[in-house]
Amino acid sequence: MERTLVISKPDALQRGLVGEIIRRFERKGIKIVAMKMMRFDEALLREHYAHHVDKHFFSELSEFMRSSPVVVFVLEGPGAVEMVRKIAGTSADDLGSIRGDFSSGVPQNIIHSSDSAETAKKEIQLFFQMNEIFDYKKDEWKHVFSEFDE
Ligand code: FUP
Repeated sequence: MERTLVISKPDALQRGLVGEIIRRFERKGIKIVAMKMMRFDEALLREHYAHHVDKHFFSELSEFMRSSPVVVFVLEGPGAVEMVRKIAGTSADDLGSIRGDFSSGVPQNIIHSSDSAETAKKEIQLFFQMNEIFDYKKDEWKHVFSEFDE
């Protein structure tokens, strides 16, 4: 089953939006299989945003991401990567999405989610040990996904 990594960023914690983020995924039927609170250090940040380390905005992004703890999640479901990206939204203009409804730009854009199934695998390994990810049956799924096959 497809999994994806979500980070509820420092602005979400400061603004009391962590529950709202979880609520949006839960009500869509997505399964939470791992969740923890942590604080980024520079090394982890450089690894997570390796493709942005040389960009002009990296120091501002780094300072922001280390400004408060974050909450990281592994979410699971059929097509989870794309579904979570849609719910998270691309930008502050994406009204109806998490970013569209709560953020007004970067770097304070509330949420990170993996951009592909391949990236998700790497990101999940970066943040979680195998024994922190839970395998369980979500009974609701037979009512949520028409082609769900137990
Ligand atoms: P996304 O996958 O939507 O998080 O977007 P990117 O990988 O393009 O960007 C990663 C993070 O870099 C964003 F969450 C915010 C930050 N960023 C800036 O702070 N300034 C920029 O000009 C572009 C991105």
